[in-house]
Amino acid sequence: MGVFSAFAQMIPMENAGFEGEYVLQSGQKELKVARGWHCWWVHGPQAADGWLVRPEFYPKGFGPLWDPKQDQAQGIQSTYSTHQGGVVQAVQLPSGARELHVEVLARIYSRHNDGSGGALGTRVGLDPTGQVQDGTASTIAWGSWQSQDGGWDGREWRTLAAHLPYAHGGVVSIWLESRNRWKARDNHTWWNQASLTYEADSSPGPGPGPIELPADIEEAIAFIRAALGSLDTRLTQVEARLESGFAGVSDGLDEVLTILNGERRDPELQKEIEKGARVWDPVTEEWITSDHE
Ligand SMILES: [Ca+2]
Repeated sequence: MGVFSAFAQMIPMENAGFEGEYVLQSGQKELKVARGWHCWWVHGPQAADGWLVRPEFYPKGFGPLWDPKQDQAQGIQSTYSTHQGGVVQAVQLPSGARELHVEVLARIYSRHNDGSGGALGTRVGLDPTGQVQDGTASTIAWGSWQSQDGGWDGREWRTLAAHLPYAHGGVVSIWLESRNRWKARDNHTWWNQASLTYEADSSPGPGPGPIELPADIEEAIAFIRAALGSLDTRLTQVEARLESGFAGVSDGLDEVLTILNGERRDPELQKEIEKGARVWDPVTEEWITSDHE
């Protein structure tokens, strides 16, 4: 896992706080969704018996008693039935963004008449394809569940988090999911204060701004060595490519540019794959896992 404090930068998203007027999706009063977000759910096949019914979406005020609307959250709920659904938003990434990290605050409430719960849980995920159609897609990298099963009564806010290594530019979609296994009387999940950050490329090199050397001479030398080292890796890749020959001149030049721009699968990414991590390859646009278990 990366360290997010040192280089973490915020990526702007729309209505990260779930505030303002809620929008009726498809004109339906049961589907009140925070502006900037879209609702999704899985329907049936046994919806008539209360399994996987379309949930309701609504704003929930968590502000002070005299003005709950000072802090709103996106709510989703089902009654005497189960649901699987949530909200989603696609976000444009800055180029050079890597090591995406999303966090969202969540609370839940699930009770049946006998005092038991509906085994309600919630999680957040990131989809590097940026799609917003399918909440069950295998391309979504989900974070872990926070749920009643894990002993959470839902009264305090908990942080949902998900991590996506090596997304470069393009669009990513943020998926929020709520799910309960039993048809309890009340099943509510509330989401608040989303944030999406990325770890910028930390290797020193030509960047948009002027490079400043550390004042300490030893540190300055180490800094320059590190910069030359990262350049050296890229030059080795270019040389290897030149030696193996190109299929066509323009294809080859494109590839050299890609390597020089650092968008090629880099040694660090390769290391993650060899360790068994499931990582997103921005060049081929697919998930890669190592062949050997
Ligand atoms: Ca809020």
